[in-house]
Amino acid sequence: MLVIWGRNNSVNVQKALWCCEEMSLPYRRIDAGGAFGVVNTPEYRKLNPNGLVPTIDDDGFVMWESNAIVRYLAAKHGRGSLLPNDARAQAIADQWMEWQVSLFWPTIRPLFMGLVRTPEAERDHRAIDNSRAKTAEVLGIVDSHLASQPFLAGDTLTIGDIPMGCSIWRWMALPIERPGLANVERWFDALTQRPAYKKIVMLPLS
Ligand SMILES: N[C@@H](CCC(=O)N[C@@H](CS)C(=O)NCC(=O)O)C(=O)O
Repeated sequence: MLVIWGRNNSVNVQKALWCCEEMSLPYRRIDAGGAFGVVNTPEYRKLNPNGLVPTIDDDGFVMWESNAIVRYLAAKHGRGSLLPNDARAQAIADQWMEWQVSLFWPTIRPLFMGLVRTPEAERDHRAIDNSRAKTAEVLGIVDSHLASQPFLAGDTLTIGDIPMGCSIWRWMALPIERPGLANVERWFDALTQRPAYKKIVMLPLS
């Protein structure tokens, strides 16, 4: 059976878990990272030399990097559904996966880490405010894109929605001021209707 290492409150672990749940793919999750430790043991470092989560072991095939894991699992089990058949739809899904990891997450991370993982007395309010403002700004790009289609790579949920879907939950669940972004809100509402998203992503922020 597929094994996934990683604590269930990690944005990157949630990508892999949500992907499995959407495809009804059985897996066993092992807590690792954060308070669970594990990631610095020599055994874990052999699997993932970065000491980060998630890592998967699919019948002896070991890999890491959350977006690559999502692509692998969808290529194996979700062709024509989570992984679009059409080359252009697949490229657009990839585009949003890359955008999440290279631009969106670094933009929202100071806000999330500041408000969720930093004690109030130690918060850098300037960094938090800047991160909130910049995240609101870049979400305008997502909003414009979603004006013409229900999901990021077309009419149905694909791997392109998974990284941003995990991230947008943080934005929506934080106690902050958010600009009205009608298309992002419609897309987010659609995600919240999905049992797999509810089960894996819509957890209290921690
Ligand atoms: N680029 C990597 C980043 C992985 C990463 O930064 N994971 C975080 C959790 S979201 C982590 O392992 N942090 C250390 C820990 O949890 O102990 C990926 O997408 O898989």
